[in-house]
Amino acid sequence: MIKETIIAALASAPGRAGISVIRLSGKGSTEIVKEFLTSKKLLHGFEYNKLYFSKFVNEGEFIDEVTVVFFEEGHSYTGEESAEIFCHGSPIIVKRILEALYEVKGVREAEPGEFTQRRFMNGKMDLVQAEAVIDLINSESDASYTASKEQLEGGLSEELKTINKMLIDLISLLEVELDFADEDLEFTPKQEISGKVDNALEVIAKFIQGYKTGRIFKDGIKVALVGEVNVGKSSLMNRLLKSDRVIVTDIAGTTRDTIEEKIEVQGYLLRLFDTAGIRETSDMIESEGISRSKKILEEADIVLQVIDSTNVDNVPQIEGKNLIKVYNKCDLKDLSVGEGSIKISCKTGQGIDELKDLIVKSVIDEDLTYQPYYISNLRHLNILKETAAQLDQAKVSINESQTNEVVILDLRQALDSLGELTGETTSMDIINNIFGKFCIGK
Ligand SMILES: Nc1nc2c(ncn2[C@@H]2O[C@H](COP(=O)(O)OP(=O)(O)OP(=O)(O)O)[C@@H](O)[C@H]2O)c(=O)[nH]1
Ligand SMILES: [Mg+2]
Repeated sequence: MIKETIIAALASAPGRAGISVIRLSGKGSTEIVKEFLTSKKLLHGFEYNKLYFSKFVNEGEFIDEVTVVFFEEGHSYTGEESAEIFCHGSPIIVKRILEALYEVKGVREAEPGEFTQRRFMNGKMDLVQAEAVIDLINSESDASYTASKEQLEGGLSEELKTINKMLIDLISLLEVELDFADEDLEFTPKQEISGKVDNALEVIAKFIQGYKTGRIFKDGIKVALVGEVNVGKSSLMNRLLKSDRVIVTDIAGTTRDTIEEKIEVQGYLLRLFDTAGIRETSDMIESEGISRSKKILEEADIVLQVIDSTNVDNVPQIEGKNLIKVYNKCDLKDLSVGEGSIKISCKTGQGIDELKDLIVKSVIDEDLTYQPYYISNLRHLNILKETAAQLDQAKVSINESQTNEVVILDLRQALDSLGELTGETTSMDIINNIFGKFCIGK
């Protein structure tokens, strides 16, 4: 008798491959899969975590030769009884097997992220770890892989537990005093309580400040290639990409749209944006391109201002940005350039590798290693800001000499918002939304 729904889906990438993996989870998965298998070994009982080779047969029709493994409740990815079927990596075979499974009463197609959602619901990981699973799958550089792997391993969760404990200890202290309020007890001085709130705030501030670095680990460094027309922005883009990705001509105003491409340098993802050269123009398309250039300029982590070495008069000033002045066409004119500038030639390739290193160095300290407080998720940042605001409120209450009840209430609110991070107090809507961004089968 099956009590809970069994979910099934293709867990490997869709399309042709050496093998494909179909995953089932829910009580009764083993019995359901076994019904389709002909292996004699499986007739006389079976063992979990053991690979079985068998034919997969549906209503007398042989579908494929497969290997199958069964996982015991409590010892699987989801925490539920589960099975994985490895078949030949053909979309037709996958479709046939899944159709056969979905025909069985109590089995349905898994929603995106539902396997991981069940893992979370069964307490095998918290919400920030579950979020790390999708980041891990989506990671495009060594840096983002490191960040999501550490988050999945529980680095961030551990740090959050520390803040959690700080708040719980403080609440307990205030509650004890509440219980003995009628007795003539020595109460903890106001400054000491306030100091403890400050300690928690300090830890949270470290996280909030770490967001900028965390984003660089996860999303990479946004690099804008800007400058006047014909200075060689697109040529530089192509050099960095090592391909003729963008059109290059000697006509001023060749690039009219913003073009994004990615490369990896020293393990970090560089997100390169080639932009339309900035000049006065009456061309409607070009001026739209120029306003896009200006937007990219604002959002960039670092700006490469490309300058034509043969024409350095009236180079526009770009203010308030992490900026590298890139003197291009040094094959035509070899200028001597100062600190924060570099000379290159897109024609000969001179200076390109140095430029790549300089970009990374300008954004990240050389000996930077990943820390769990380098958060990279906007949801996490907002929750921590909210928690900090509630702790600030607790400090106001302490300073106003409010009763312990009032301070406890403020601290409990801070604790509740912190719980939204790890999933303890997160609403179902938000949880569904998080897992909805996963792929099917994860
Ligand atoms: N000699 C020499 N020519 C270069 C170099 N880099 C680019 N060029 C030439 O300069 C011209 C303009 O190059 P682009 O890369 O299209 O310049 P851009 O800045 O993207 O120009 P717009 O898209 O019009 O804003 C082309 O004819 C390139 O071949 C270089 O390092 N040396
Ligand atoms: Mg261009």
